[in-house]
Amino acid sequence: MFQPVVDYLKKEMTLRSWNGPFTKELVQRPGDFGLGQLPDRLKPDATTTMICGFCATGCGLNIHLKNGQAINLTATTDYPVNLGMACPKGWEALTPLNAPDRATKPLLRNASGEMEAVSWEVAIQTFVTRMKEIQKKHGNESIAFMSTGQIPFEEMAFLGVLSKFGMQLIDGDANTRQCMATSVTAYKQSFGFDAPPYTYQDFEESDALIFIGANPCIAHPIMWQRVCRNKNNPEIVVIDPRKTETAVSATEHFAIQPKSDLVLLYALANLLIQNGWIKEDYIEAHTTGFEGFKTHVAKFNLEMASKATGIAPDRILHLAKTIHEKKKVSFWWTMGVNQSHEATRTAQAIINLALMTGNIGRPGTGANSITGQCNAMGSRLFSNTTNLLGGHDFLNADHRHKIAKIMNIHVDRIPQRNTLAFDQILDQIDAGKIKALWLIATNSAHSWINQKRVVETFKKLDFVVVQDMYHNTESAQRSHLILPAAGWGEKEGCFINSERRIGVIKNVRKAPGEALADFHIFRLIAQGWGLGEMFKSWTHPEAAFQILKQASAGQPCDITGIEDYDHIDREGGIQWPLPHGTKLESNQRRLFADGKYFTPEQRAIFHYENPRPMEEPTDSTYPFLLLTGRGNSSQWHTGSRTEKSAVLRKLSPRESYIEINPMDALEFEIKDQDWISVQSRRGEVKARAFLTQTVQRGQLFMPMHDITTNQLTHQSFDPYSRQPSYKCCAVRLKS
Ligand SMILES: Nc1nc2c(c(=O)[nH]1)N[C@H]1C(S)=C(S)[C@@H](COP(=O)(O)OP(=O)(O)OC[C@H]3O[C@@H](n4cnc5c(=O)[nH]c(N)nc54)[C@H](O)[C@@H]3O)O[C@H]1N2
Ligand SMILES: Nc1nc2c(c(=O)[nH]1)N[C@H]1C(S)=C(S)[C@@H](COP(=O)(O)OP(=O)(O)OC[C@H]3O[C@@H](n4cnc5c(=O)[nH]c(N)nc54)[C@H](O)[C@@H]3O)O[C@H]1N2
Ligand code: SF4
Ligand SMILES: [Mo]
Repeated sequence: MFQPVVDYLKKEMTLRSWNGPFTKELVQRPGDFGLGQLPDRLKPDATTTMICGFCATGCGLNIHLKNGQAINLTATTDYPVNLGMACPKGWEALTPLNAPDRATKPLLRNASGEMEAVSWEVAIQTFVTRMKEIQKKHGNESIAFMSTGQIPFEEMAFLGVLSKFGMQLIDGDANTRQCMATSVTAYKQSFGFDAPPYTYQDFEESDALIFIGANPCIAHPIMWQRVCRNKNNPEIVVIDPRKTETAVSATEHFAIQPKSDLVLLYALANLLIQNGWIKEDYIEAHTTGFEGFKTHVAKFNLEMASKATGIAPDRILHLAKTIHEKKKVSFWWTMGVNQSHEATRTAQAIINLALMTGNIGRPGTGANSITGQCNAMGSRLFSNTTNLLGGHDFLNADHRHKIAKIMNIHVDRIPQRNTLAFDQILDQIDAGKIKALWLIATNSAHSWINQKRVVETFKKLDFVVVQDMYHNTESAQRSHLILPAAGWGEKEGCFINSERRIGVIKNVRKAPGEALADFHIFRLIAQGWGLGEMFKSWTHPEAAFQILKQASAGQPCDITGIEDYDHIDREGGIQWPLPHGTKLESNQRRLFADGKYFTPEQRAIFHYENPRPMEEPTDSTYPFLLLTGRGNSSQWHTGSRTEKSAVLRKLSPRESYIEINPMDALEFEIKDQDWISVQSRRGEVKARAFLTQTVQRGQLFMPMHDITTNQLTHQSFDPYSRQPSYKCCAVRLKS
């Protein structure tokens, strides 16, 4: 028996027999153990509101309870995000909790290579002894973790503090690297802080909305519903190589050549400057670096942009005119921008357009990155991965001292360098330097770029721990130890949505078997590692929330004015910032109304650079460019959750498919629904041909939900954000 854990379990969990029934005593206990235990304020048969656990829209859902257990849900009508709407994933959110492949007990790989159920005591003992052995032999840099944007930020912070300040690891990245790293880097450099400026009301107030590399009809359906409520008869411009559902619904679609965005955006900037269509007073008062930018873009003329994008010059000019003539122009971008080899500069080229035309800080405007996962923004601010808690900087001594004081630890416990990005972690595994990897709420063996390489790299590890709701994800299958986690609906905590709104999730279902909330898995590990004292005040998520409030003090994301979870609930979510002592004037707040940015000079900075060619262009051997992304609104990423709902399965294709232009199909003698072979330099997969005009000639599209897609992708990265460039690689077809 592993004494520290046994003692802890005895003390903290005496009321629980692991497989025991859901008892009244448990309902009334403080804390959150993934035991279907309602907050005290809730009646067992009440209805309560919580935030959806899929995308970053952050819709409010009414959860209907019977005997303290969620039995059904409906979309919340008075929640300021969704106003009574929800997409299929939201409506089906409870179903994946019942799946038979939930991880219900810790599983440990035995000597014959099979996974065997073990007690939590054995699981934690194994975790601690193996990790400590590796650490002793190979040093602090021999263990890394990969966290997530899909668990409450109190849990992310616990993981970040436990691993980095407690266990003394240095390298822990998050799956937001795959998703938001570009926006983070772009905002930080341009605005001085990772600060998406908008509120969803802007969707309804703009008179022109420009979507770049974003397909909200599929990926953020309720945001799109908000666009549909816009009464200004707005111009809706979609810039996307594919004729997506969003492009079809727009007033203008620019089917540009993939990765030609930067040239287009610089040419637009040049046109606005040449025609005097810029807000000089705003530029003068609130920005820096414009003169250099002006010189830089001078060479990007219409002809050049037309050649690069495949769009006629007069249409580009018309777009510049639209930006000039409309009073409230908002720019929105997502993965078509973030997942590219020159992503950060592309995002900043969008930011530059908003700045130079004064389209920021006013209703209906903004340079607005849409986030992906339910708590991507929480991960960005509080996961202690890519920055120090509360948007602080690991490299800044003052910041380290501030956080050490709040955490009541010696400042030397805080790493003095930034984490390696996940691709660099993989390189270090290949180099034999990193020996153990801990994956929490992410399924990298499916979702990371160039999957075969990931899988090969995992084999080199001495110890892989996967902490997940399900025991059979592609990553779990490659692990030595699986820690069974409670999921959304089975625990408490907060998410931050795309418009910076903090919302609460609640514990409305008992987690199956011995699955525990991640929060309490971290508590067990802390105890087992000998760090019980360090975390004595981290008793339950709301206690952690109070600690994190302090970490935000004085930062642009200051939330010291939020009292507690009840306060968040009463207000219908609260957008950051809300410093102590400030009154919440409105539940639709945007940043930069005063033109003051978070840089030392309080000015936004123009960043720019010459476009570079993509790393793997097409050639005569691999003549097609493969695009990847979301396929439909019923599938979520690697499918671990959405595949568990019969309804969602019915709403999505069941077989691998690849979209191909009918003219290309004709040339290659491919018929609709034929199984064809798709080959890249990394591998070969089979998919059914889906003939459609939505893709241009020479381009193909595969949804990322399919396990095979990332067997084809080519690993290349934006140099500043180190976000993978998922959205283009060269392939060929064989019928
Ligand atoms: N149903 C569903 N919804 C989701 C998710 C899900 O898995 N399923 N995931 C969530 C997450 S984490 C995220 S990050 C978001 C992603 O949301 P989106 O980014 O909107 O979705 P994607 O399909 O990945 O990519 C958007 C578009 O980028 C285009 N694109 C590709 N290359 C280029 C290019 O070079 N230039 C331009 N301008 N466009 C290009 C693609 O054709 C695609 O239509 O969705 C969130 N919502
Ligand atoms: N080709 C291609 N690949 C892509 C993309 C693309 O556009 N094209 N998009 C990328 C993007 S934007 C993203 S965000 C990534 C997403 O990639 P992943 O994060 O790897 O995908 P998910 O399927 O969401 O994995 C989340 C895992 O967490 C588990 N989980 C859910 N809730 C909990 C919880 O509360 N606790 C614990 N411990 N586990 C939980 C789920 O069961 C699941 O296994 O994929 C990236 N991959
Ligand atoms: S739009 Fe996003 S947050 Fe809203 S119900 Fe659908 S998945 Fe959930
Ligand atoms: Mo994402």
